[in-house]
Amino acid sequence: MITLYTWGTPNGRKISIALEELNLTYEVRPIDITRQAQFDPAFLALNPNNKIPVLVDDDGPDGAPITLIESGAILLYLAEKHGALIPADPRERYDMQQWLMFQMGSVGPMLGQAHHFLRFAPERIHYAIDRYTGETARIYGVLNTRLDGRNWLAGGTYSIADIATYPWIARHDWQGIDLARYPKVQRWFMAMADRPAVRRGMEIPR
Ligand SMILES: N[C@@H](CCC(=O)N[C@@H](CS)C(=O)NCC(=O)O)C(=O)O
Repeated sequence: MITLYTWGTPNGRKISIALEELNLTYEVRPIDITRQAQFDPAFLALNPNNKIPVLVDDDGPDGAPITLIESGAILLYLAEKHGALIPADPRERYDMQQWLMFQMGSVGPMLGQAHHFLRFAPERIHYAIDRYTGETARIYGVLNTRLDGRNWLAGGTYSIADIATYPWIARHDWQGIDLARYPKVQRWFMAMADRPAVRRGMEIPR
């Protein structure tokens, strides 16, 4: 049995999309981070960093249960375990991993700060808004260049790099981004949104 501790946020939805793509059965445990459920001692015992997602797989590498935090590590685990959503060729796999790391190190943190300062901060801090919306626009530019002449972000095939990036781009309106200004990202975004597993994963938790 796989248990996913999650909430309706981009980092949580990366994992539900991957689980749906892999056609796995899993139990969803909603952790309402708007009500501080991530600080419950039972949840902190799973992730001392008080963040979703957390995945528990009763059938870990040695047959014993494994608990994983950090969405990038969880995606790599699922892809490697099931031999899917990850290129088999080493060169293509490294190519994919660098775009997964770009998501983890740049797309998520910068777009997340844009969300925070545009929507949730108790005061409008212009320096922070300019810094993070500027970084966000720059990152969309990088993705647009990368997707020029490519259907998917890396490895010539649909992968966990695409899955990791999509739920962040799905909130482009929160970031003040007009997708039409990034036509290659827009084309990729529409191809992603067409996938039934992506649509199902984006509905988790219900
Ligand atoms: N690097 C982590 C980030 C996870 C993360 O930021 N989760 C957010 C929701 S998207 C969260 O649980 N926030 C609650 C908190 O910070 O207290 C990952 O990719 O798993």
